[in-house]
Amino acid sequence: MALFRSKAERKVEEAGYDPSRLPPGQYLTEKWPVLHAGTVPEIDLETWDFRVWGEVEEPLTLTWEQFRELPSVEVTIDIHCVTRWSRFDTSFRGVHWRELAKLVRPRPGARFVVAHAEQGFTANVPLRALEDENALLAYDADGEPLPPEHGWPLRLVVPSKYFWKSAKWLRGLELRARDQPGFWERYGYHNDADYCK
Ligand SMILES: Nc1nc2c(c(=O)[nH]1)N[C@H]1C(S)=C(S)[C@@H](COP(=O)(O)O)O[C@H]1N2
Ligand SMILES: [Mo]
Repeated sequence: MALFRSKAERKVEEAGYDPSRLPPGQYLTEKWPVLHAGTVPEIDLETWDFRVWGEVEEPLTLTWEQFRELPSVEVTIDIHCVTRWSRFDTSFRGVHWRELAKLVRPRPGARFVVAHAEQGFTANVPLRALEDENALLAYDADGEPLPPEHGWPLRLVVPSKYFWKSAKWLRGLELRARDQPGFWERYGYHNDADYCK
């Protein structure tokens, strides 16, 4: 047990949580801040589609209806934004990567993923990060459809990384043999987005 607690850690304790859940330098917020480049896109589910391509045997395009037919799971995770806020226990429902992997069959060389979102936004993650039991392609948050500003109709949720990897308004996943920096990574954010460091 740590001898000294920071002010932020004491607040976490007072709120009834284990202070070890708060990564170094973060503070807890009860609200859910909204953060993105650009504007909230307008989306028409009639024309919306979701694609998986790249290092896969069977590239895939799904309509919204088809996507919603995939088996879904619910996870409850902590969000950590690199701007230092953390939000505990947000529950998300959506589709785990394994369901898509069954359909597209990744090639053996597939090791990285570029998530493609509306308006050209991208975020890169190792494929491993999507295999994480708690990662998912989410359409509900806290029991409701995602609010538009939080990524409706679909966002990535990668709890093992800072939240900038969790692309909102997700439209596709590109599997790659080599890594390729995404939008924030090109602006100088650390490629790994590891909040434990
Ligand atoms: N499409 C898109 N997704 C994005 C971003 C963005 O600019 N565009 N910003 C990321 C960043 S920096 C953060 S912290 C989270 C914020 O998600 P929230 O607004 O739901 O809290 O979204 C991530 N996903
Ligand atoms: Mo962020």
